[in-house]
Amino acid sequence: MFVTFEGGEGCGKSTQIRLFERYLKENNIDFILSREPGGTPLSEKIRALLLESKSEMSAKTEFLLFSSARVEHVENVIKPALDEGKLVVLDRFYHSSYAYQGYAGSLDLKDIEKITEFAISDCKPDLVFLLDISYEDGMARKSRDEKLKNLDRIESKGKAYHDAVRRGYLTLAEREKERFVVIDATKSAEEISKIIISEFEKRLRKGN
Ligand code: T5A
Repeated sequence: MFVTFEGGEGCGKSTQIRLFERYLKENNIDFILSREPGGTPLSEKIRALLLESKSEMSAKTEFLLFSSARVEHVENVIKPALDEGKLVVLDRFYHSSYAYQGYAGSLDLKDIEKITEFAISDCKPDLVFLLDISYEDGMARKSRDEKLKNLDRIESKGKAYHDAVRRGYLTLAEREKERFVVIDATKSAEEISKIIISEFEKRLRKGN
């Protein structure tokens, strides 16, 4: 089974992934946890280019770098783990590109979908947890957190961009109802974690 976590800035993905990881360990479920951009030594180098660089980058370069990192990740980490029957848990995957580079960015979504299909070779998540939060609420959380205060290149793109990311995610969830579970990310971390575990167990029972 393949599970991903998605959402806008400050939505609490990392917090929820930590709680989900604890649940999986307590229940002896064999899993791997990884993140995008990243997950292999080369993809982590591409992550640094994408997030830490202060210089401007064309929208096409940005998307193709995310996609290159993704190819490495799918071929070297995700597919092998799924082939071994492991649960794969990812902090972001290609739906981030659809929302950020597609719906919020300047590229044609059809081009993004075509290149993504090529990059992922049909490796799609069974379950996507979308933590839905407004730009204002997400950024307020980040500004209260010393570790998250310094915004990276994409976080710094401003309200209009991040509002479009949020709308994009909700459109994707509407389009792929079977795959997405949308959660109000303003609930408490404990409440959200309960919803995630309950949805995950439902899918396990269905044999997904
Ligand atoms: N990107 C990525 C693209 O543009 N295209 C792509 O294809 C891909 C893969 C990656 C960046 O790259 C972009 C999107 C991103 O801009 P990232 O590493 O995923 O970045 O970083 P973030 O999304 O910014 O994730 P973070 O880990 O920094 O933040 P999270 O996961 O949203 O939030 P978390 O859990 O650290 O929480 C943020 C703060 O809120 C508190 C936490 O304690 C923390 O202080 N918090 C809560 N407070 C109240 N109630 C709750 N329920 C809370 N949950 C957490």
